[in-house]
Amino acid sequence: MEDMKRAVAKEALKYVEDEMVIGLGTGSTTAYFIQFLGEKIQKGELEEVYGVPTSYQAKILAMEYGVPVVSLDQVDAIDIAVDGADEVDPNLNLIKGRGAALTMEKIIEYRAGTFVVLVDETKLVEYLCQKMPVPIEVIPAAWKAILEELNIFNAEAELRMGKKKDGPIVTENGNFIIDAKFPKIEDPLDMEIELNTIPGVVENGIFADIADIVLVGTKEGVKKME
Ligand code: ABF
Repeated sequence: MEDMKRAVAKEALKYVEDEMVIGLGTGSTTAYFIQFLGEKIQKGELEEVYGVPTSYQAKILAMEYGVPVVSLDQVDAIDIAVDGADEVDPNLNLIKGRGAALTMEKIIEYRAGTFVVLVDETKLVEYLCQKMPVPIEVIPAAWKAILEELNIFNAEAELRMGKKKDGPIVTENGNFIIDAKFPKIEDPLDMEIELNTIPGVVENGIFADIADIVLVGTKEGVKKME
C-alpha cells in the first residue's frame, strides 16, 4: 500500500514545472508528494515553485521538506493542486474529507488550473457513498439540527468524535464534522449543491466535476484516469 502511494506521488511530480503555484493537499498519499516535491526543490531541479497548503498538516510538511509556502490570498492563481481522496467514481467525482480539511481543499482545488488526485485502487467505486460517508463541515451550534435535516435523505449520519470519544473533532475553521452515509448518490453534483443549501453547512466532501486527472496506484503500476 505504501509503495502504491509513493508511486502515484512520484508520478504527480511530472505535472510540476518551474514557477508554478501548487495547491498542497492533506493525507498520507499527498504527504509523499510534498516530501518528493521538497526533495526536488532542494536539489535545484525545480525553481520558483510555491505551495499553498490546504491544512496545517500540509503546511508543516512543506516547511519540513523545504517547499516555500504561501497563503491563498498571496497568489493570483493556482496552477496545479495535488490531493488524495476517499472515493472516486468512474466520472472522476470524489468524496473527500477524512482529514477534516475539506473546505480549504475545495477552495484551493476549485481554483486550480489542473487538479490531480492521488489514490490507490481500493478507492475506486461504482458510485459515490458505496463505501464511505460524506463528511460535512458544520457550524457547531447547528450540528443537531443538521443531523435531523439529513433524515430527509435517509442518511445514517453521526457527529465525528475524536479518537478518545471524549468530544467532537474540531476543524481548523473551528467547526464540527458530520459523516453522512447516503444510500446511493445518483447525481453527485446535484447532491453537492443541495447539501450546501442546509443552513449551518459550511461545505461538504462531495467534489463533483473538479478533478482533471486521477492517478491510481495498482499492483501493476500507476494508471491514469482523465
Ligand atoms: C485528504 O486526505 C482528504 O480529503 C482525504 O479524505 C484524505 C485521503 O488520505 P489518504 O491519502 O491518507 O488516504 O486528501
